[in-house]
This record gives sequence, structure tokens and C-alpha cells, in this order.
Amino acid sequence: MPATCVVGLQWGDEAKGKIVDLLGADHHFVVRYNGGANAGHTIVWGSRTFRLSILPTGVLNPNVKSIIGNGLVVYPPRLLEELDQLKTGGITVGDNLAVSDHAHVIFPYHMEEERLVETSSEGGAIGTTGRGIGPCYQDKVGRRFAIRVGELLHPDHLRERLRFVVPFKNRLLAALGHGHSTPVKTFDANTLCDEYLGYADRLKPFVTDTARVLHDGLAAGKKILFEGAQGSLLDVDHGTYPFVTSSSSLPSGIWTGTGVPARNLTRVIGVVKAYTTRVGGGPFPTELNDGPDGTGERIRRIGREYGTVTGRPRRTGWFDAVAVRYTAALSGADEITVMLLDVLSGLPELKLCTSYQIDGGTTRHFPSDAFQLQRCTPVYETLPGWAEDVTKCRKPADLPAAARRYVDRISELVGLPVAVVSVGPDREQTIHLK
Ligand code: 2SA
Ligand code: MG
Repeated sequence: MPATCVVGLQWGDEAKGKIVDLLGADHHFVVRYNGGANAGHTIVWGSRTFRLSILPTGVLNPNVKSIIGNGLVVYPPRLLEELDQLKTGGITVGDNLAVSDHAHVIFPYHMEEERLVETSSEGGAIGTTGRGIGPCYQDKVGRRFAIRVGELLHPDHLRERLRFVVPFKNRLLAALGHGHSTPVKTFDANTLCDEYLGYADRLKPFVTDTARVLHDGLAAGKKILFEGAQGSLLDVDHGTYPFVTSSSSLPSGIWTGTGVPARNLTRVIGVVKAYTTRVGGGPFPTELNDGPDGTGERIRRIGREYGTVTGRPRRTGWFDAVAVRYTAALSGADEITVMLLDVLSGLPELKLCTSYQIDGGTTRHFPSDAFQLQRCTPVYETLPGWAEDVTKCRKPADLPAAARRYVDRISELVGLPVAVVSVGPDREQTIHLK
């Protein structure tokens, strides 16, 4: 029973959605195991464009079961809004979607907490997406104040829980808002409860024990595709801490985030961009801060590097093989897929970061602690660029020699085969190298 994971090996936005979309139809399940509505993917479906942030990419396909695993944090109004968006676009989601009863629920007080901390005049901002992700996971691990999706289906229990939780939250928010320049929101347990019971009515048909659904699927020989959200460098344990997200974005998040045992994973596809981007704060050694006429801005413009969720301009830079070697090892990737190669067309030369300089020495190892990483200076090798537009290339021989050399060099530096190169958003703009 083969199970495959598609995981980003940089700081997210590696265009994993395209790969999941390409592979999805060959699988019985498409499963998200981490994060929440902080993941953004734009899916072009015929003439229609959908922007999804919590629903798995597979949800457009009625023959695939899409699963929101227990490792996610769910903001019900957003989930319902995405279902409505699909309905307006002519796609009705029915029993092809299942939401774990053990996923955690995001409430507006989580977002308010995040806002107050991120905008505090005392500093400490991480540059989060403002979706309440971190505070909700804090509650999950802290155990006392968390509410899981299954609890929404029991009105009396939910009211009792919120009557306990909300007064604590109001006190916490008042304290965080002390001296803050903007007014602090407070919440009423009964009002919140009524609101969430309304969402629960609509969510009920989807809520189930998804771990069991997956175990039954495995026993029946069904194929599973896991869709990692964010990138490996944002993993809460192995990423550039503390500038990370609050979940396990590496494939290790699968075991805890879905209940599928580790031994079932048979293939890991690591997805990288042909360059690097990062959105939010934190060190980024290969960042190009070369002004409005520089290469960094050119990559941002041509690659349309703006956050799907927040619209923030993404920071851009050269491909960092030190970072990707690190995440390739952590993810157990079997192969890599290089996305957005077309964005680099027309640059006279390209740089690849092969090692870092720190404390007067050179290292090929990635120091993931942000306070160490920010002291690293990249060491580059320079390769010739190519002038040709590659968006119409369909097979390896179509690629200009310099483009092929660039991809091969990434493969050598990372130590993994490049299986696929993508030269545009459409399905056909995909070159299989092996
Ligand atoms: P959070 O909101 O607590 O998860 O933020 C913590 C850090 O994780 C980063 N993060 C992301 N980085 C890239 N892409 C993400 N998804 C959106 C997108 C982001 C957007 O697809 O473009 O629209 O801005 C994503 N989600 C979280 C975040 O920037 C923080 O550095
Ligand atoms: Mg994204």
C-alpha cells in the first residue's frame, strides 16, 4: 500500500500544489497533516481559479478522498468559506472530504492574541500569517484551553468548555494589550458558543475519526498522498527556530498528524524552487537585497512572489544547497522536483550557495538556530545563465544546455536525483527527467 509525501524543502511556497494536483488522481486519499489556513495554494481548474488555504488540493476531485488530519488547526468559518467558494465555482464537496474530530479549533481570541504579540512595541514579531495558528497550537500542547473539532458537535459540553476557557482568554488578552496602542477585543462565551454551533451544523457531515478511515484504507490496499504545508525550514523542531510555524511540516508530522504509522511511507518527493523565497521574519543567508532594479526584485516580479494568504511580498534569493541538503536528509526525500525554473531565464549568471562562512571557517552544515544562521555568509559558485524562454520545453532535450547544467548541479550539490522540472503553472509545463 504505497504512501507518498510531497514536501517543500525550503521555506514554503515551493509550488507543491501543482505536484499534488498532478499526482492526486493516482491516489485514493490526499491528506493534509499539519498547519491550517496559513498554507496558500492557487489552483487553476479549467477556466476557474480557486484559492484554498485549509482544504487539501485533492478536494476538486470527487474520486479522491481528501482528509484534514488530526494534526491540523481548523478555523471553521474559513473552511466553510472555501467550501462555498467551490460551490459557486460549480464543485460540490460531499463525502469526498473528511475532517478529523481530533483536529483543533481556532477561535477569534487566538487571532487577537497573535495580533497583540506580533504588533507589540516591545518587539518579538515572527512575521506570522495572522491566522491564529501559533496560539491554537500553544493551547493544544498546553492542554487546558484547547477545543477539538469533535467537541463542537456536543452543544452542552461546548458551552461548558467555552465558559471555562473564555474568561481566561479575556484576562490574557487584557494583559497582552496593556500599553498597546489599539483597543483589545474581549469575547463572550455564550455568543461564541452560538456562533460555533452554527458552524458545527454545517461541518458535522464531514467530521469523523480520520485515523480509522486511513487505517481501513491501508488495510484495503488504498494509495495515500500526503500534502505537506509550509516548508521543511519552517518545521517547529528542525526549522530556523524560532522563525518557524508551530507544526511539524517535515514528513515526521505525518505520524502524529494523521495516525498513519511511519513504516507505511514509501516515497518522499522533495519540492524546491530553482531559487529561494521566504515570507515573514528570520535569517535568510542567500537573500538578494539588491534594490528595485536588482535580481531579487526581478525574481519577485517574474515569479509573482507574493503571499497567497497575506499578499506580502516574499523575500527572494539564490538557491541554497546547504539548506536543501539539510532538509533533504531530514525529510528522507528520494528525489527532488525543481519548480519555477522558467523564472530564471534571461539572467546572465546564476549563483548556487555551496557552503557558509561562520567564525572565520567554512561549513557545509546548516545551523538551524536562527541566532547562529544569521551569522552565516554564503559561499557561492557561479554558473552561466540562459537567455531562452523555457516555458515551452516539454522534454529534457528541449532545455538549453545551461539550464540543464544548472539543474544537474543542484542535483549534485543536494545529492539526490532531480525527477521533474517545472517550467510554468500548467500541467503540461512539466519535464520528466527520469
Ligand atoms: P504562522 O502564521 O504562525 O504559520 O507563521 C509562522 C511562520 O511561517 C511562515 N508561513 C509561511 N511561509 C510561506 N508560505 C506560507 N503560506 C502563505 C503562502 C503565506 C502568506 O502560501 O504564501 O500568504 O503570507 C506560510 N504560512 C506560514 C510565516 O511567514 C512565518 O514566517
Ligand atoms: Mg504557499
